[in-house]
Amino acid sequence: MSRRKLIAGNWKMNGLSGALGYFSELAPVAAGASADVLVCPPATLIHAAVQACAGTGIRVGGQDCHAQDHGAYTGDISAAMLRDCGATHVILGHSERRAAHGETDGDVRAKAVAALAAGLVPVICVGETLAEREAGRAVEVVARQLAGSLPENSAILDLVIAYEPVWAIGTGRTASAADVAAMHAAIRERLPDPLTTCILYGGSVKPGNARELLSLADVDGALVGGASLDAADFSAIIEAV
Ligand code: G2H
Repeated sequence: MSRRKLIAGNWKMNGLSGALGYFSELAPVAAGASADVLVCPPATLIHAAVQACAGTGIRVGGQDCHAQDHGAYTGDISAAMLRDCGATHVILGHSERRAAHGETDGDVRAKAVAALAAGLVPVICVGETLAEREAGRAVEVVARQLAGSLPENSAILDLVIAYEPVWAIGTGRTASAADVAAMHAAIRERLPDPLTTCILYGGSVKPGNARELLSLADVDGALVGGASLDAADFSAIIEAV
């Protein structure tokens, strides 16, 4: 079964002063692309991004959500709120949130359940640290994160996995094609629905390395951070599919 490719941009905590120009540059590229295109700006820009992307086919997502629908959770945003803004996806369990906010696999699972209930596609991030890789524990760590983060009935759910080795994030260091291929195969064989689940690679994806990474059998797309902030670079990655 063929899986539709997905190229997702994670703007992290960056606003773009030229966001309108960014989306006009991206729109024709997305229209002719062999992949779906998703942009995940900071929460304050989601509504504007949804409006700018209307009619272009570009999807807009959040970078996190709370596990509860509503309540006394100062500073948080629920999955339903993202959906109400027009978001279709939400990134969950990014290593920056696992590290800086102490998010556990259990937290990620609860958020994924909430996202699915709200009608969002969760993009669940997993990935090992350099110390874990050097200790030969990369697959074990990622397998544990998957087992703990995926909703229990995920065989019938629409979700995306993003493999992002922590040591390759924002460092300019990319995992080798062989390492990525091996990990994506290891992830796929542990998924409840291996044939249809989309597995993205993330970690310093750039125009110069996108084609090789995206040509690997079990790589169904990319989660792009820094390079997604530049419309020309992000377009080149989309066109590398
Ligand atoms: C990994 C990735 C996007 P970058 O965090 O999620 O960022 O491409 O900057 O390494």
